[in-house]
Amino acid sequence: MSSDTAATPRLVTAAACQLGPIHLADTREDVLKRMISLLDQAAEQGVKLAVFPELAFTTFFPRYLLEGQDLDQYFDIEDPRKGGIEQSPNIKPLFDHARSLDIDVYVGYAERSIQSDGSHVDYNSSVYYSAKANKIVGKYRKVHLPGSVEPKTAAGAFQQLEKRYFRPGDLGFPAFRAPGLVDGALKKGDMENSTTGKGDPIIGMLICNDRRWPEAWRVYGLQGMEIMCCGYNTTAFQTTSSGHAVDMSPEAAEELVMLHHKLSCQGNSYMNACFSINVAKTGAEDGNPLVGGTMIVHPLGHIIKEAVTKEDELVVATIDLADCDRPKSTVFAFEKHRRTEHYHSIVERTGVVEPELLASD
Ligand code: CDV
Repeated sequence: MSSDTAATPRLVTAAACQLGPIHLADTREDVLKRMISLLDQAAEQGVKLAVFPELAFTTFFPRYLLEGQDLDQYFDIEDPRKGGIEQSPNIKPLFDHARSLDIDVYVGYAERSIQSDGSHVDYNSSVYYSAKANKIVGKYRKVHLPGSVEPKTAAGAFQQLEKRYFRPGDLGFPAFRAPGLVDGALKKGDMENSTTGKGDPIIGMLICNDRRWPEAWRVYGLQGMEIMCCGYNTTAFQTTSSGHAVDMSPEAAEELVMLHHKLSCQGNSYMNACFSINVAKTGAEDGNPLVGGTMIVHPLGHIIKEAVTKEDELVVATIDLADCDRPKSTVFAFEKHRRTEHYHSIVERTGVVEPELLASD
């Protein structure tokens, strides 16, 4: 890629569709109405890509110990014999509406994946629906599941049971191109010296806790990702290993959570020379506070636009994917500067192995 000539603009108007709290008593129909209302507002502002949060259609249920029907109601069935998740009655109306408005959608949901023998495996998933293709063109299953399998037993402990309810994602980090988002995208077979940074936008997807893991971003970065979409439900406080809130004022705790959220998204956007659209479910769900911080981040690391409420709110920006070109061709030109011969431990080791202790004097 050359940075000598000014790149042709590749403009996309994108919306981070923040959702306020969804309480246990809220119905799926009510939530769908709120999401469709955000899509309508987005269409009025010329939006072509709308990004919704993790587990967008319900309350953040992994904070509860649930079984049987109480748990089943939160899942959407993905049965390949019945046409996939886009046919789920809970989700189809969102995609149908998006298609009528010519808007692409990223959305998170609890996936119950039906296997060929009739059993099921559950994932915390997201899909990318393309209005132009009128189908799902990207799918992701959350890799970094936080929390525990067994509930914390200490009195007053907060639960985070994602490891109980979901299996770790098995699809890796597959970037893909979204058709119809930018004008004049080069297609396969077009004769050009270089097609880098000139095709249809390259999209990556992460879910919540994944955004804190640079390995995940880098695997996408190595596929030339230009827009990262990431929905999340992040508690507005941090917990100790026993599940109790860290001992600090609620204000200080939330400030720290927000700092870590922003460091993760801004740092990794910068280090992979990509835009990121980071979308919260926020506010207090039945008294359980979730942090906000919905924001669209530039490849140079700064926040282009961010939410100002903890309610349903649209954060809209027109981004120019050509802004990825300079960092991708200079400081983060991976092909020129990476030294993979020194990176073995990244894939060979999971936990920390400290250097040997020093001998006593
Ligand atoms: N839903 C999440 O993945 N939440 C985690 C919390 C538990 C740390 C997060 O990274 O925001």
